[in-house]
Amino acid sequence: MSDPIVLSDDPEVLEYPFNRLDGLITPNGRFYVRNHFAVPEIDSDSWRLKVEGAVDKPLELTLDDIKSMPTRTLTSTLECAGNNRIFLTPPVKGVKWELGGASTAAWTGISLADLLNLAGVQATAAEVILEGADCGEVKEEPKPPGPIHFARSLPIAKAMEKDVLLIYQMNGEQLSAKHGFPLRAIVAGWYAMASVKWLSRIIVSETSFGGYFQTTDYAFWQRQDGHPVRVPISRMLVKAEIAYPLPNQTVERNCRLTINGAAWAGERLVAKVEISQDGGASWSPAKLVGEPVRYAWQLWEYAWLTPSAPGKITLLARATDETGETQPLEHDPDRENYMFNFCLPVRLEVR
Ligand SMILES: Nc1nc2c(c(=O)[nH]1)N[C@H]1C(S)=C(S)[C@@H](COP(=O)(O)O)O[C@H]1N2
Ligand SMILES: [Mo]
Repeated sequence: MSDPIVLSDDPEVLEYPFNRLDGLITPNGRFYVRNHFAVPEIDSDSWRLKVEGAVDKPLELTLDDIKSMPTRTLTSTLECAGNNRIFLTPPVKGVKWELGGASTAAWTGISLADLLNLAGVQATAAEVILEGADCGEVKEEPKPPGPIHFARSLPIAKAMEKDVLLIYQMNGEQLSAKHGFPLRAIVAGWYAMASVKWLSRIIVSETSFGGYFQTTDYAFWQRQDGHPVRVPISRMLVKAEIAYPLPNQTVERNCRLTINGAAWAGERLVAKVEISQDGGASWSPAKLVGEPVRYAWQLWEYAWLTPSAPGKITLLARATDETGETQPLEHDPDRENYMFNFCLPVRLEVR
């Protein structure tokens, strides 16, 4: 398996080889990458972050201005809302992520709330739009007219949470061009399309933003009072992934193996992980490894005695979060080509 796995060259999309999981932190060189357009070339000396819209005092800040503000670090898992798409049958459109459309890093920067307080958010504010410097044309129908910037909004209440960060360091290193240099958002606990890279403009808005990346794309139909309405994808759902053994691997019969992986639940802690060897009819608890870290994936392992008879076997892992929400066996069709959190089958050959 190449390291990382190239899913697309232009724009660059790289998958983290999930079987390399060996700790909480994903090394920067292996962290997955999802770009929609070419990486913008940004000169950090001339770069400015604009804060405008429904604020008392519009701002235009340098990177040094931002670095002089109180710093905050948190460890958080990012997951693309399309992660695991390859497991869906029949196939749906979009990047064919296997297990590695997710990775974990320690992020250092400032709270978005501190910046918004500096600008003075007006009482009429409803949302905060985060705009990236990257720009391009969407190629798939239905497409918006002309080139657009990657942009997403947050409801004002979310934007004011202290754990929504604007970061310039990833795992203690300067943020790289691929991951959003010089400044990106980290919306911990939300699918990663919310964590806008190459930030250039923050607009405090009095209305709800209807941009492409939260209406046509990265949105889903939610049934409200009998009407399906288009809702932007937001919080991450509970999920477990198996890092070892690999799908289609052959294992010896009557052998002691440790199944291991990670599980995450966005803003919530993982309460338990279970393993099934019979398609979900019965489940046995796995062991959670290490201290729980809110927003970061939870490592887990399971001491397995492989079956005594040769043949085919399918392993499933299932996580449950601290509120009791757990994973379904099937994909919810209302979510179409995003938010896959059904239990992923790892089919093995026992020899
Ligand atoms: N400006 C900008 N921000 C972006 C994107 C993008 O294409 N442009 N992709 C989003 C998506 S869909 C994902 S999954 C994450 C990926 O972050 P990473 O490449 O650092 O792993 O960035 C998000 N932020
Ligand atoms: Mo994504």
